[in-house]
Amino acid sequence: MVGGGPLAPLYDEECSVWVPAWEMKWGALVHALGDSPNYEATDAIVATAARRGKRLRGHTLIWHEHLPAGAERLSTRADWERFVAPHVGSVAGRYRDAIFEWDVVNEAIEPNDNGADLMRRSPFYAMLGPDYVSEAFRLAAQAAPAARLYLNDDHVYYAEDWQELRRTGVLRLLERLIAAGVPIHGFGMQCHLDTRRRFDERVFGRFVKQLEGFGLTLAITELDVTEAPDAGNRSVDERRRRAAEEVRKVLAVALDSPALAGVVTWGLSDADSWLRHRSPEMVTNQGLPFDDTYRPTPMRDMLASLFASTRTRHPT
Ligand code: 9MR
Repeated sequence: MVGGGPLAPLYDEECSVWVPAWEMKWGALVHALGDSPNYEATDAIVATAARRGKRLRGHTLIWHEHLPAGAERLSTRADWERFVAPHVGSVAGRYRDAIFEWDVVNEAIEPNDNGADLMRRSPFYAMLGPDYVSEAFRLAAQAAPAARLYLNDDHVYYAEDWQELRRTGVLRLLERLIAAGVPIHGFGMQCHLDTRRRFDERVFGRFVKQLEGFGLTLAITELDVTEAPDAGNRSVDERRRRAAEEVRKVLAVALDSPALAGVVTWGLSDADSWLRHRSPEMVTNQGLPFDDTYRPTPMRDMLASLFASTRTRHPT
C-alpha cells in the first residue's frame, strides 16, 4: 500500500504497516534474467516508510508470477544456485533492518496441478522439488535474521471442498517445514474474499486452531472482497454493506485467535483495486475500505470496530 496522490494522506492516517504490492517482486526488481536488480523504487519506499514511521511487510521473495523474463525456463539446481539463491539473499539482506516480515514463498499450494503433495508445479518446484520452500526460508533467515518469515497463500477460509483441499495442502506443507526445523514464523492468509462462496465459521475456526497448534502466527495479508458478480440489482450502498459483512464474518473468527498478528488490505481505494481489472463485470466492484473518491466505506468502519472490540493482545 504505497503510492502518492490522494492516497498519501490515507496511507499515513489509516495504516501502521505498508506493503509494496508490486515493487519488491522478482520481476519488478530484475527485468530479464541475468540483469542486475534495480532497487530504485524499493529504496524509495523504504526511505518513505522510515520517514513516516511505518513498518514494512515484504512481498514477496518467491512467486511463480511476475518473474524476470526467462525465469519461467529455470529447471535445475544449478539454476537455483545461480539465479534464485542470490535473489533471495540480496533482497532480504538489503532490507534486513527495514522489513519486519516477509512473504518468503507466495502461493505454493495448487491442488489442480495434481501433485500428491498438493504443491504448485512452478519453476521453483522444477529446480528443487518441494524442498525449494525450506531452502528459501533458510536463505531468507540467513540474510534477514530478525525478520518474521511467512508462507503466504489464499482460498483457505470458505467451506467449499476445493478450499478444504487447499487447507490440507497448506497444513501438510507447514507440518513438514516445522518438523524439519525450518525457520518459519507465520502463515499469511491473503483473504481475497468473495460473496459468492459459503462461509462456515466452524470450518474456518478449525483451520485457525490448527495453525495455532503449530505455534505460528497468522497474518491477513491481502484483504479485499469480490462482490460485483453477485451484485444483482442492489444499490451501491447495499453492495458496500454486503462487502463489509463478508469481512466481518471472516475477521471475527480470525480476530478471536491469539495467533493473529495483523491485518493488511490489498489497496485502500476501489479506484485502484486490482479487482476492477479482473473482468468487465468487476469494473464497479465495491471491495475496499475507501470508495472511488477516497471516502470511507462501511468496510472501513467495520474494520475499525472489529479492531476496537478485539480483546486479544497480538504479537506484532
Ligand atoms: O495487485 C497486484 C497487481 O497490481 C500486480 O500487477 C500483480 C502482479 O505483480 O500482483 C497483484 O497482487 C497479487 C499478489 O501479489 C499475490 N496475490 C494475488 C494478488 C492479486 O493478483
